[in-house]
Amino acid sequence: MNVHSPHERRPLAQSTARRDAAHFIDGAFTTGTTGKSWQNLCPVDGSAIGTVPEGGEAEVDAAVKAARAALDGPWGSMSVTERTDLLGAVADEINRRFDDFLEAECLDTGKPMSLASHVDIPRGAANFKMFTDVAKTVATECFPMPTPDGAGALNYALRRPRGVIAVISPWNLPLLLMTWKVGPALALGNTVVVKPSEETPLTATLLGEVMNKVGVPRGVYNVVHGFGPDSAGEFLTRHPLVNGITFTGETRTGEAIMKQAAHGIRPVSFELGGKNPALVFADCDLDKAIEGTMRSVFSNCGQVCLGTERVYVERPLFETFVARLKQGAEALRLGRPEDPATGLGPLISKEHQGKVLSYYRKAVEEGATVVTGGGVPAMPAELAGGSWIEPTIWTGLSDDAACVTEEIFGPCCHIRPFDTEAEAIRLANGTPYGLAAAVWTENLSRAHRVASRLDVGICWVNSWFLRDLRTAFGGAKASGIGREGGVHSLEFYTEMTNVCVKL
Ligand code: NAD
Ligand code: 6OD
Repeated sequence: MNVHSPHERRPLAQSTARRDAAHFIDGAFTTGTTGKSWQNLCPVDGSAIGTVPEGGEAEVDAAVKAARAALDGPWGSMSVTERTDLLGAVADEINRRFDDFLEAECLDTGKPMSLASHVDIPRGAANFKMFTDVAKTVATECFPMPTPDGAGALNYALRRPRGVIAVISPWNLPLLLMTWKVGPALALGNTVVVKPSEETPLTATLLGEVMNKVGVPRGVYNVVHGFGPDSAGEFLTRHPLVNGITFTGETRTGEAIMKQAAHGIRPVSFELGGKNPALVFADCDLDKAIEGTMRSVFSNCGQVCLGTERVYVERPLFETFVARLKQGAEALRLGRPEDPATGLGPLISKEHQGKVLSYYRKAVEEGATVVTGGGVPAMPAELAGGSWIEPTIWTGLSDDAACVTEEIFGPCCHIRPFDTEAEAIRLANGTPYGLAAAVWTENLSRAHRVASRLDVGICWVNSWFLRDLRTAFGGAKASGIGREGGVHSLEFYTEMTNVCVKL
């Protein structure tokens, strides 16, 4: 993770400071009309942060219509320069209110502030800045052609905004992943309705304040809170005035949304789950491979779609690697977000803790050797209500075990030895997923060869989560549809019209 913040941190506000969330529709905050709401719980200690209103069909309809009106009104008639200047101001305002975003994100997720202040919040701002640059330099093709009468014709392409974009985002990197879609959508002239994860409503709400502060016209950015099926998520993706759906989340949710999108033939862009491999060759720089694998397995408590859950190590290095990773895992300190010594926060919720623990039990039933972890850690009394989990390493599972093939989304991995490069590639490609891989080797030829044979959207060599936002980001196989990032985002966020002019 290579984004650095120039900001000093202030301590996380005690969770006694309640923060109620609200929908942000047509430039105004509202709790809507359903009368339904839920309590937002902090995963650090289970305390209530505040209330979140659940949007229904009326809130979704109002938000989508506001987005359409903005598109047909002030937003649609702005020049690229006016639009991108405003979005640059959004990025600046996120940076100015850095600590507000940081506090909100850490209350919602429980993640260490050291992580959120270096990754989540700076990327929230960078996602706006980057796509203003892309929008200002969009080029299109032009084909002059001969015609039988000799006069000729000129074909040129126009890129137009796709329209009203539904953004459905997850809880693991809430601001980062939401703005990764809102940034390009707005820069390229669309308007958005965001349905943030029900677990993490705060930063999407806060971004509404930023939009108003810098003067983004009302209706351009809207937020409706709620759940998925039979709630705001489903109502939004089924709404007939939505022109495209961009979604980050679980693969099986993607399947449900695809069915919802089929109504009206709306295009989708999907960033989905993963079961990502790391391939560690005996010729690697071991210290770097251990440091990188520690991050890829345990960062954000293992709740990163790009994270490693399967580690394949060339046999001569196997015992040493397992011992070193065990040592690293056992040195991780679990604690509160604001403690600079905290290396591991809690899982997002009690429900997710239950899911991860069920895999911890299943690994044992499937015959794993538990190298370290495997349960719930003893925490001080004031944190006992949190969703804490031990960092866990297994060996000895078969290649078709559930814990080797299914995404767990927790701080855990299985380590298995391999003997040949071909075997490592076969094992790495052996799941329905294809999001990311990490290859650790000092042999440059091997690095290129292996990278070209992995069925993944992103392959890191001797690194992990090193991001250049100009590059194509997305997953192969069951890990996604389409690519976003840099000019690749034009594919989903714009419609192309070919204009053929007979001269
Ligand atoms: P999730 O699929 O449970 O939920 C994501 C969002 O979809 C939430 O806002 C949820 O309310 C909404 N939703 C659920 N059902 C819906 C429906 N039927 N219609 C409309 N909206 C619906 O995912 P999560 O648990 O929030 O996030 C974790 C998952 O996300 C993991 O599988 C992880 O791998 C994946 N993820 C992928 C990437 C990537 O870039 N590929 C990035 C981050 C997370
Ligand atoms: O870095 C990004 O742009 C990105 N989409 C990261 C996804 C991380 C998944 O948890």
